[in-house]
Amino acid sequence: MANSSYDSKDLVVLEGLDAVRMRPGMYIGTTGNKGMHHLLWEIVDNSIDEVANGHGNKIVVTLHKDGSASVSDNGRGVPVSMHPKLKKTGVEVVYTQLHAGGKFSDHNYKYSGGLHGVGASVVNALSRYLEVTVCKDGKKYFIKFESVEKKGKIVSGIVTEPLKEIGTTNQTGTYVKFLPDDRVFKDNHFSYDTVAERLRENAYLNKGMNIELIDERTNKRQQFCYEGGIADFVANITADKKPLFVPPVYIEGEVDETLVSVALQYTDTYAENIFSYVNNIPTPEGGTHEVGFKTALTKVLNDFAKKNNLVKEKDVAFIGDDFREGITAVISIKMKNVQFEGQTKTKLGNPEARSRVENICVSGLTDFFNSKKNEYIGQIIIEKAKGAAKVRAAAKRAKDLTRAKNSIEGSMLVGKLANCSSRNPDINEIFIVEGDSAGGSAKQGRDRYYQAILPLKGKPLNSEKKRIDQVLANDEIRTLIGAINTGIGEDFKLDNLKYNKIIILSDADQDGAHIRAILLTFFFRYMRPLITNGNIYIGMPPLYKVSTKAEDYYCYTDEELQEITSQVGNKAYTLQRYKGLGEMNPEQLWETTMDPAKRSLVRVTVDDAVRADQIITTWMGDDAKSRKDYITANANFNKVDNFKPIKIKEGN
Ligand code: 1YM
Repeated sequence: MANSSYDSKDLVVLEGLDAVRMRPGMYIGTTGNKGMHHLLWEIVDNSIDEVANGHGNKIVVTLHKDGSASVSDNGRGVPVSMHPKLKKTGVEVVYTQLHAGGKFSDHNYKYSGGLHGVGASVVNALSRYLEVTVCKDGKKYFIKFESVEKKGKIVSGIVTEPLKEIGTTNQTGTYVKFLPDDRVFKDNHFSYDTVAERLRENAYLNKGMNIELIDERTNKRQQFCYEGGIADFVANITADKKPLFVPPVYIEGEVDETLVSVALQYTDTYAENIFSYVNNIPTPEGGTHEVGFKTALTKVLNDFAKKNNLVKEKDVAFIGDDFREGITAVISIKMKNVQFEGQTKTKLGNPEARSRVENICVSGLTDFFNSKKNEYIGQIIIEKAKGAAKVRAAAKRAKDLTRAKNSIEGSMLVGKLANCSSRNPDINEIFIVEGDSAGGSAKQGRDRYYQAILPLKGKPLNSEKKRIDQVLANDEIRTLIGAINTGIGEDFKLDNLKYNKIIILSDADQDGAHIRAILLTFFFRYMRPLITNGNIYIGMPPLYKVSTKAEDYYCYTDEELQEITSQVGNKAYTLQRYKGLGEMNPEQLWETTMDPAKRSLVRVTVDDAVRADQIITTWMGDDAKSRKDYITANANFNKVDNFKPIKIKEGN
């Protein structure tokens, strides 16, 4: 710990305040409302630095009725002794000299923002007034700065009440109150929510630090204090998701004057959520500390999987990404001489941070997973990573397949597809038909000039553990990708689409609804423009046939059936209920479902696909109860209405 007692002669002095007044944007980014909040962060950061370095434990931020804000801490108190060369007190130097401070000569504070804390003096320069009360060495001191008009010119940050003793005290600490200058900040209202969010984040990042926010304008107040630090942060971020274990993994360590702490959790989602910080400053562009963490995570989990024989010959080899599917992690490091890079200067550049973070994470995570009581957590993560690896491999195979020249014609899969003879995508349609027998009828009944048929075997999609990787492992789906010809994912090109209408034809039962949901989810995840562009349809086969001597009537809903049976009245009729598409002969299928003049199609919207995704999740997730609830609630699977579709009637 840097225990060197501070002396005013340590201050490094650089520049005066008029520079700030001339070009405020250079110092605080903007003179908008955000810039004004920046003033408050400057003062708060000084308190946080002080407390984070072990001096004091409590910070209070108050938003006052007159538009001013104040911050207090119970640290050591800003120095008040005389600076020998400048002939000014320490506190005066801190608030009137740009870049002044022991911090900037870097031997007092161990960890400091570097960019932030560029100066309490900037705050002074842009305020109507700024008052400082310091409690130190048994005494209470006060100093006031103001901006004043001299010969029509505004001079800011002038001492109007020189530093004086105003009493005695047995406490230590600093209290700063300032009023942002309304001539600089047009929108000068402090937002409670913005301040609260910032303070909460800081409380998470500084385990056990007690930060209070008081709004005297509304009498609202909140205390932020998290004994779990960033582990509580991660738990909070994942609160609305399903964590795969609790509590989050937490590790910390220190090496070469760099403090590293990491908390992580996995949920049943697929995205990677990593939030990193350096000296409490967010680094959304990442940087060397994130790289170090990722390298360590990959290494430790790979070792864990090997050591515990969790990978088999047949398994796809892991890459780093696989271990980060569904992860939520917070990385917080504290170090000296921080260098920021990147587009928005929010990327950590220090090369030494990488190895330090990596070392601490490798040893911390290894210890964690090697402990018998945490072994099951390692197993859960490896299971998750296996799923990710499989999906990745399947997606790559599908991509490679579609990338391959002569994609479909040349492939051996072509046999499954009965293509149409027209080469005009504007009129061409492809029917994806559930089952070989319905597929057979559709092939015979279709107009082969513009209608292509791809029969799907129901079962492969219906196997036990259903995820999108199995959808891609399915031959017919790969044939479909080849036939549609747009490619998938990032490679998708709508211009290459070979069929203007892609029509899903499945049975009016549970399996049919399931297959439909799988296909919609597939289109949604891998070929979304087809949905937004309106190319995906659901075909509507009839549910009943009512036959009288004179005529056959097809009914697509129970309501229609009632209507027809009451119309035919007391005439004798036979009622046939279609259980599946396969029960229809080719003519019937054409007449009822495929002929554009008579059929009804349902155009699929993004909402439908999202719904399908939820259905899949419910069905395929491990939550047996919600699966059962869903099936009970939606027992009538012949209803495409599950997807709230827009029904379109074609023909003339
Ligand atoms: C409400 C704002 O500024 N607290 C604060 C600031 C300082 C110290 C303590 C401090 C720092 C050091 C030594 C040191 C600052 N001192 C300086 C400077 N709260 C608030 N509390 N003793 C006290 O850095 O070694 C700048 S900030 F420049 F004087 F060292």
